Amino acid sequence: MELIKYLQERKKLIDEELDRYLPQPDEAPETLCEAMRYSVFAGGKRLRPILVMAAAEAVGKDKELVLPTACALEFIHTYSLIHDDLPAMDDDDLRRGKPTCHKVYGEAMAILAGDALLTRAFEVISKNREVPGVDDAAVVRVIQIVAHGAGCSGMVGGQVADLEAEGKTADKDTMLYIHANKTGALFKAALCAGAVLAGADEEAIAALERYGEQFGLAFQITDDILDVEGKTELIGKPVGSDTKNQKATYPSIYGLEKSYRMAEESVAQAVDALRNFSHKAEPLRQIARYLLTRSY
Ligand code: GRG
Repeated sequence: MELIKYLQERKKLIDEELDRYLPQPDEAPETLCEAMRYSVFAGGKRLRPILVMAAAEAVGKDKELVLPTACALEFIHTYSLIHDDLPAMDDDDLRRGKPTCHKVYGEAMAILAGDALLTRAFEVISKNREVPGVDDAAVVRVIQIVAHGAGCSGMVGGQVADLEAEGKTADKDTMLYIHANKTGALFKAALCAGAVLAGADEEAIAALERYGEQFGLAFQITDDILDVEGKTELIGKPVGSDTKNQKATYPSIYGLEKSYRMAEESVAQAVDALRNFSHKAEPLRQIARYLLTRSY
């Protein structure tokens, strides 16, 4: 399997589906539709939807079974980026290499575009019940999984802890909590959602959850490393913005070399979580390893 080609093909498929699930101009105020579309299509690797599909495939089902939920995860991720960039939070001008949503549409519209993407996500997950072969009970469970991962005990909780830690010397436990929730919770939800919709047994769901946890950790560590060593034109935001915002990062606590070794360890654990899976989990194994070499 050639990973780069796989990722490009999956991104193309997801982009087509995102286009379908975004509101059309006759459905909602035009500027709101535009702002939502602007941020969704400003770039992005589509990792979370790709993981939803790869989880379903790892347990032997077709990726088409989970497409609405895969798109929903990208809507939630995009909302979080829009809100994270606002002046009240990180106050960033650039995201995915383009002016941030509030820079183009103003703060009020950016807040509302984020709100609309978050709520649209749950509307789209509920559409997953229309896909033949998907069980209503699985969709209800997925709504709970995704709400938990995105909400106060997940991504929003992690973001709050992150804001509260700014300017202070965060201890290791605080940093672990921040990253497990701010970044990791949505990855974990993506993996579990894909597995649940695909009708996986509880053992497989738990294994994919462990993969998601370790994947999220490795993703965050490599994200922190890229903030130090990356290139602005590749990462789509200024290098050094974590230092500027006095964020608790892995390199700031452990140094670059140890951070890299910790990322390797998390990737090894993510791959190990899949030991009972067949070759159908190969994309998940390769995507985890790719984190160690990514440049954006
Ligand atoms: C505002 C509720 C709320 C949460 C914000 C996502 C987030 C939480 C903050 C973004 C800050 C940040 C850079 C976190 C590091 C991890 C992360 C989410 C990076 C961006 O994800 P990628 O690399 O982005 O998957 P693309 O653009 O490829 O989709």
